[in-house]
Amino acid sequence: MDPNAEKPLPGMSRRSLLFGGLSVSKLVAAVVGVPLPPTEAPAFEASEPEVIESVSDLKLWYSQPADKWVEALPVGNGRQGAMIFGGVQRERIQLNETSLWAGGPHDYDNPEALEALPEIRRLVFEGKTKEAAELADKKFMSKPLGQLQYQTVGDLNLKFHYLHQSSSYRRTLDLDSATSTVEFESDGVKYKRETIASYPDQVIAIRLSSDRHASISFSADFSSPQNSSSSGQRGCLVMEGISSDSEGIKGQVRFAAVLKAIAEGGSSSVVDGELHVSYADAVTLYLSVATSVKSYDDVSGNAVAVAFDHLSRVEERHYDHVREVHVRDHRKLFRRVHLDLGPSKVSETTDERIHQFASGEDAGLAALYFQYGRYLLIASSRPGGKPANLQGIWNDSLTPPWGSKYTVNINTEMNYWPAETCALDECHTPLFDMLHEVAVTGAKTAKVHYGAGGWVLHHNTDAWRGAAPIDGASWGVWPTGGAWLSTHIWQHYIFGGDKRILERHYPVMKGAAEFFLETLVPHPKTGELVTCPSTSPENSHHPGTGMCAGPTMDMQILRDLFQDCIDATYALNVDSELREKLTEARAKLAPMKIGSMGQLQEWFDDWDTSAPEIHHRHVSHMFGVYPSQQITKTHTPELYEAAKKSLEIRGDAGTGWSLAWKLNIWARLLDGDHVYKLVLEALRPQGTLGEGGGVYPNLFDAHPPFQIDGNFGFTSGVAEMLVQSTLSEISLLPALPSAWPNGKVSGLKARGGHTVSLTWEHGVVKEAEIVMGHVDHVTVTSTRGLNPIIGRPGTKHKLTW
Ligand code: FUC
Repeated sequence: MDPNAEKPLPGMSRRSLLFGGLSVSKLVAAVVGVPLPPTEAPAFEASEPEVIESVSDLKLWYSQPADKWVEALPVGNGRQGAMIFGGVQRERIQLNETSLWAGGPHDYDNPEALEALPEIRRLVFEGKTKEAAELADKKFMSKPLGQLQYQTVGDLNLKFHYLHQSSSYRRTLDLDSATSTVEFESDGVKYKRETIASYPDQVIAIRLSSDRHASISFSADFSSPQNSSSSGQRGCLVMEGISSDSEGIKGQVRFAAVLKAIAEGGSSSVVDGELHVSYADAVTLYLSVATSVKSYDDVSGNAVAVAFDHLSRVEERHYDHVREVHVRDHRKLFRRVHLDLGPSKVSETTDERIHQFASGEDAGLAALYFQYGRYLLIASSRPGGKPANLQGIWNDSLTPPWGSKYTVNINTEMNYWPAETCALDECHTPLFDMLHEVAVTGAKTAKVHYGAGGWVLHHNTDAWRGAAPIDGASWGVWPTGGAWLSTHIWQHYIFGGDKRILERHYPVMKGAAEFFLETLVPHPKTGELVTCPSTSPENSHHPGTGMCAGPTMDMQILRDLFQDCIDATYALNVDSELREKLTEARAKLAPMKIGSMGQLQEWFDDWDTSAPEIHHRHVSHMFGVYPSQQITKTHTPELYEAAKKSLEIRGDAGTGWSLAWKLNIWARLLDGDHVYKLVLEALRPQGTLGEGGGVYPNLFDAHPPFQIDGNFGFTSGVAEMLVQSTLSEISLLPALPSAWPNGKVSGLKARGGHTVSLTWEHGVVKEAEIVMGHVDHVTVTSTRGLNPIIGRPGTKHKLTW
């Protein structure tokens, strides 16, 4: 008998398997790449709709310059980021580069940890969780206790002393062309400044123009809170600096920002750390920022040379060409998905639209906010670069909130939730690259802290790929961060179907799982396997204590990770012994349980009633509903009801990312109107009602403060409202709210690689088009019934009702 035949693949209900009409083994074969018969069909490519939202539907715009940072508009090319304030007399462009972090390469492991581990475990199992945490705080934590910060480069300042702001001012961010524009009139002359951050050319370009000859004069300088200085080099203005010392670790990242002015007419010069342009007709500024970081363990590069190298590739080219290449590159990704949710108040400024959103007359703002998440992912996470951190790549501080690091007990994962469903799979790549690095540092942490093989990552990492537990035992001693992140590898595979990519990343998944094969321990009460010590992220089960064994979330994550690895061993035809071990261990993992309130227990014991923060922002045990699919209405109806109960007890209020997580969960709980309540919460002006959530004027999500996970979580949530999928089923409009009765979406992705487009009217689907992906059969479900479809990659199926 097929060893898999008794249990569905993760995310597949028995019902969906039956409707697919296939045995599990056949389905696995399809997914894991057993070749399909030869095909005449063209290679599978995402359909790229030519007609997109009218351009005005894809713009953020304002009638005033930005006063605060959260009013400025972001551009980015994955590596360099800029926040444009749009001042008339003084333009401030705040700059970032993803590898500019405090300190330098560092080994955070604590050699005392391993010796303390058995005693910590003993105390946890004896119920002395406070004492266990005290011991962990003394012996088990990272050295130093904190990780290091992502830091700003500084500002580029453009000064135009002769200009006055006029009433015709307009500042825009066009998501469709990834261009920020500032336009105004001064003394009868119309001025325009355009800024782009080009991924293909790796520079930021600023174009200044006007409708009158010789009317552009300004001076430019760099300023920075970093230890830095400016000089003229090779006709450019160059700022050089070094990152800060932090946590006792010396700042070692050298950085350089190089500014070149190409003036058309007039003149330009660099004198005493300032660039001057006089009486030009138009000017292109090319700005190239780089650091000395070669990798997480090597900062010996030459930042100035790298910055000049990038600049050399554009400086002979006209801005129009650089812009054209940039726009083409951006649109290739951005235009894959189109969303129309109904009326759009495009004539109002974006800040005004946020204030009016609750009126329900501007569904278009939700569509804009959805697309903004896609824009921000393209701008902050591109192949070859670093993953998006807590603020993506945008940060104006040396000491940003939570260090603007990678918090991996929800935040980093959430950043990547829209990557697959919203057709930006390439943007997922930097996360996998980071996992390869942290699998190296984390292998050492596994040895030093646990005496185990494989690799481990606790609840945070930084540029130096720290993997040991940080901050304090109650938050930090959570060993499942790397395991959660590793589940993204399998998701990437089931969406994309590329076996070579799976092969490349498989060692990371495998290492993550191996760590747990060696460190899971039988719970003394039941013999079931549990993590210990651990915590249900950041929540306390009794006042002042959160350390525990086998929290529900850990067990859910490991159930997925082990299954993913088992499926990967089939897909790649490797490691049959490991597969057996994983299968055996998976069956022994402590199961999910329903507690005395009818809730899904957050902990191994029924402690939810004694937990002091019943409304805690983390909803960790809901992992089983979203992003996992272990709990579904059809497959696990009792757990589904219990999860619903837990979420009701938790309530709707929360920080930005917490709202966004609940939005995704309620979508999976198939309650569109409940999701809409969270949409309203997410899109209210920050600072009104309650403490958490909302958006800033520039549509950055508010924890508060700004944290980008909420932006990405919202985008993912809207996709989940419209389309949900398993490998055998695509569900259309599973959680459509009554507030959005009519609309259309195209280009969303389903597991199996299918591209899904649909139109709905009066709350029901009217037409759908499925372009088949790498799996050759799927059942499309909606309130209209079930439609099984079969076809080779690229085959289009149109369904109309
Ligand atoms: C976790 C969360 C906080 C915040 C931080 C970056 O610690 O509990 O709310 O998001 O990460």
